[in-house]
This record gives sequence, structure tokens and C-alpha cells, in this order.
Amino acid sequence: MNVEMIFSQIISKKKNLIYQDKKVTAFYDKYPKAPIHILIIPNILIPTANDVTKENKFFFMHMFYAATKIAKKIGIHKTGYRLILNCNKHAGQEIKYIHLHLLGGKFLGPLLS
Ligand code: DGP
Repeated sequence: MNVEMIFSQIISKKKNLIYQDKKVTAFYDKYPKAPIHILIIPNILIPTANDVTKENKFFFMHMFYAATKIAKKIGIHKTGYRLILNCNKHAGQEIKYIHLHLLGGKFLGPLLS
């Protein structure tokens, strides 16, 4: 099974979720790059940022809104966190199911230095 299908299954099985509402689902990254590494995905398949449209943009925007809610829920909003969204090859997007990375739990340092 490819990872895109795994992400779809995570939504429907509703197991080990951190957060879910009508538009998005959040769960822990299998290969964490920080003490807290959560993935937030829309409940419909949008492969990459290039596939965001007038019709599905609310799912895209809602990933960011959900990230702020999750950060508060797990208590990392005051120390801080990083949101990353990779698009295609040069950004290193491996999974063609759009996902927002929420990273935190330690000092992450500057990203663009
Ligand atoms: P990206 O490089 O932006 O496409 O990030 C893909 C992320 O997905 C990467 O941090 C590892 C994570 N990942 C890969 N396979 C699985 C899986 O089967 N389950 C979960 N929870 N995360 C996965």
C-alpha cells in the first residue's frame, strides 16, 4: 500500500488521531524530526499545493487553523513551533497527499540562516 493510501486510511479508521474535524485530520509523523512532529492533512485528497483550487481552498486554509488549535491543545504555543509545507521535488515532498508539518518540543533554531 502506498503512503497516500495509508493517509486516507488514517482518516477513515480514526485511530491514534491527535485531532479531527470535518475538514482535516492530524496524527503523529512516523519518522519524527523533532520531539513533537505532527502531520495535518485535509480529509479530501489534494496531492500538492499546486492542486489547491477555489473549490478546495478551505481545506487548505483549515490545515493552518487546525495547527494553531493543536499547538494550544498540546501546550507548545507559548514556547513556539514551526509549520512546514513542502511542494514537490525541490522542497522534498515525498508523499503526494498534501500535509502540513507541525514541529516543536525543542528549540528548532532559525530555518533560513
Ligand atoms: P514530506 O517529505 O513533506 O512528504 O513528508 C512526509 C512525512 O510523512 C515524513 O516526515 C515521514 C512521514 N511518513 C511517511 N510514511 C508515513 C506513515 O506511514 N505514517 C505516518 N504517520 N507518517 C509517515
